[in-house]
Amino acid sequence: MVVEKIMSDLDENKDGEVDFQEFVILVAALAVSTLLQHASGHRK
Ligand SMILES: [Ca+2]
Repeated sequence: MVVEKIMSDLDENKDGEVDFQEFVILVAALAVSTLLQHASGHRK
C-alpha cells in the first residue's frame, strides 16, 4: 500500500511509527528540495 511505503520511508529509526522529529525531517527535506529547484532556475 502506498501509504505504508511512505510511512516506511519516513520512519528513519524503523520503530514502526513516524514521530514528530521524523515528520520535521520530511518537511525540511521538502523545503530544501523546493528551494534548490528555485535556486537552479528550474521553471515550469
Ligand atoms: Ca520512527
